[in-house]
Amino acid sequence: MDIFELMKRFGVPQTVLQNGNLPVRSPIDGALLANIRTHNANQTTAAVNRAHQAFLAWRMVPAPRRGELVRLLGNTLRVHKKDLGTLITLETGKILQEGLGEVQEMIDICDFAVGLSRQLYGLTIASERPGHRMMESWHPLGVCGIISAFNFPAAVWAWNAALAFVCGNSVVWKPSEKSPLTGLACAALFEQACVAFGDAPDGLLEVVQGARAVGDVLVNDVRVPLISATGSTRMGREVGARVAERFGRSILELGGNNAAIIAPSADLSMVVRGVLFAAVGTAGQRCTTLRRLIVHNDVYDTLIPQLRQAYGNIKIGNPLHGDTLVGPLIDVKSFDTMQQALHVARSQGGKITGGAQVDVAGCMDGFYVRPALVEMPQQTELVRHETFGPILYILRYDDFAEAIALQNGVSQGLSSSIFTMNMREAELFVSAVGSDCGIANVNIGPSGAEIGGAFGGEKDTGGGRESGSDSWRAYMRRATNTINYSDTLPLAQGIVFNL
Ligand code: UN1
Repeated sequence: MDIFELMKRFGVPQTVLQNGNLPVRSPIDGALLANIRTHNANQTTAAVNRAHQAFLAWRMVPAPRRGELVRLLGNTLRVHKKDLGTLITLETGKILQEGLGEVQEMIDICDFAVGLSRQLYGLTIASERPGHRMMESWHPLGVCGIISAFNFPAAVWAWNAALAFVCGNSVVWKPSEKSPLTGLACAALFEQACVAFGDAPDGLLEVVQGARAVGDVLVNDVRVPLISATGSTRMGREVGARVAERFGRSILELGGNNAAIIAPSADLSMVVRGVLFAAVGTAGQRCTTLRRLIVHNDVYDTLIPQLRQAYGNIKIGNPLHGDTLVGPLIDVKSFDTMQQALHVARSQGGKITGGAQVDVAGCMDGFYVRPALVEMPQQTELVRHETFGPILYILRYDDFAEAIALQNGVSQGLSSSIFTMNMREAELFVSAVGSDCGIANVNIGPSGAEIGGAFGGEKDTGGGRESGSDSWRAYMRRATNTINYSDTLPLAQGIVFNL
């Protein structure tokens, strides 16, 4: 795969990919893909300046017309789906099917946002005063700062940006330093959409590359009223506090430690398939990855051998090859962290299947592992911690209340699921006293959420919601308007205040 040729198809010239200070390597084989330039703090501030100017113009464009730009972006993504999916695979190591799936998610959110551009509704509210009317207006917010992670290098940008644009905002985006090329490609595709659109203001999308210093500028600048950040809980704790200090808003999408409860009535053939995709898909590097399996004692001895067998048959290899299910980990650090977690698990009495490094021909500098199943005697500190790799901890339960307590007994609250044919259990799980997560599923795994729902989670996951449903409201500011069309001036609360 010639990376220069691939990037040219998006409109990114070769000069941008050479002579920079940030080396970009593919996790597939460690090959050097490019050397791109990063931005310093001053350049990032200049990007915010341009985005702010763009916002001042863009907020006056009618929302359905703004939707037209997002429609054009969706069309551009359709044309480049295969190329962008391939680039995502090259840069993140996720299998091509998942790279393509990620682009499909981008196309879907564009469609969603186009419809939304005609539905940014506010309420009309009954006034307590005669001859008065109350209403809510939703106005554009300003520059939206997006900080995204390597594992969904394009879709997370699209969830945020498509909504931000139809809501009348501009965007400054800091992609992960581990997936900057996808950022460049998306920016070039957005540029194509802008050309087709005709009169989009310059600076509507600014991409700033680099590490922490770049993010710091966005987090501290009062002209960035919203920061949407995806990444670790540690990062979110800092970002959230600093944005709150200047009374900015943040949408935080942080760690997950997602579980599935396997009840005695579960359809086990569905469980095996559901668990496999959720636990080993994207090599266990989704924030929604299944990390804990809570299995009823009645089905434990039937299910676990089936799972072990399925794990043994997983094809691990080059993610560009059609029959591969699990590609590499993102880097050596990720590999070491996983091995360290397995070491601790063993010392705590964990019974481990898999987890070893796998050599893949032609990919000697990639870090490939066989996904691990780890039967744990209890939900220890290690199990309660999110290790971003393909480790599935397995726990037993007897009593349903115990299963719910285990499910909720972690600090993260992103996604969760139950496999059961028992209606009481299913309903209880999704009720107020069931799962405490932002996502709670029945008879499907915790990952692979559709864009139509609000995406995000509670507790240490950060509380943000992105993507579908009414998540758009976070990208706008609400004004309550009271209009007096009478010829008197009655005060609310019945107050008399005459001279
Ligand atoms: C992420 O891992 O940051 O629900 C996002 C899913 C995908 C998105 C994951 N639609 O698994």
